[in-house]
Amino acid sequence: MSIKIYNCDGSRGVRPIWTLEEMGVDYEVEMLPFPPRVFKPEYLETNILGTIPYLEDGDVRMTESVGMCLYFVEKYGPTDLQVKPDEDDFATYLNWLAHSDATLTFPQTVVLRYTIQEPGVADAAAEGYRRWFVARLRLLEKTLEDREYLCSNRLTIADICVSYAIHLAGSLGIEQAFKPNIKRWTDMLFEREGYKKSLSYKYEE
Ligand SMILES: N[C@@H](CCC(=O)N[C@@H](CS)C(=O)NCC(=O)O)C(=O)O
Repeated sequence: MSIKIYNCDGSRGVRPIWTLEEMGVDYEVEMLPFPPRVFKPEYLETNILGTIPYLEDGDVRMTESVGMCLYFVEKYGPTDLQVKPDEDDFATYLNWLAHSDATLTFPQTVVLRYTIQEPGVADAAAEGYRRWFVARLRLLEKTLEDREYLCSNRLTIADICVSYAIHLAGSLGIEQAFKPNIKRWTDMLFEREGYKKSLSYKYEE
């Protein structure tokens, strides 16, 4: 087996693992304590950033979860999880993939850091970025008014990557994220076996 994903409980590793599960591609997972740079410093020799997820596939090394999903559908497809350049929703698909991190999980990272990792250091930043995140859900909630999936009337990695932000909102206690259309959409997505499997890996000391 050549695909290996380093992951921590509930991290963005959900995205590539869920993608591989939907595609039926074999892989292995190594679970680490969070954050690995503190509890497993030797991991920095594998991934100099210390972040998770981290992908090894032959000579390939990747540090970005959305990039990993794109890599899998392009390299191990064809699959319905990808949207091709000749489809109407191709640009929408690329936009959602970038939106999932640049607009949605970016503010959540600030909330996570200053509520869980370093409470009391920047409470105002945590609260401000929590509100920023909720406001930035406007596009997602509106888009889901009249569609079941984000692109091309089927499950794609856009749904996988964007819905991770809602999963993370749940972990961070940001209940305002569960707006009616978003809730309907994630209730449907989070019933999928691939999502459940991606969360089943747990770090054991
Ligand atoms: N943009 C990267 C972000 C990776 C990232 O920052 N992951 C967080 C957890 S979800 C992490 O590794 N934190 C470790 C730390 O704070 O040291 C991705 O999407 O994979």
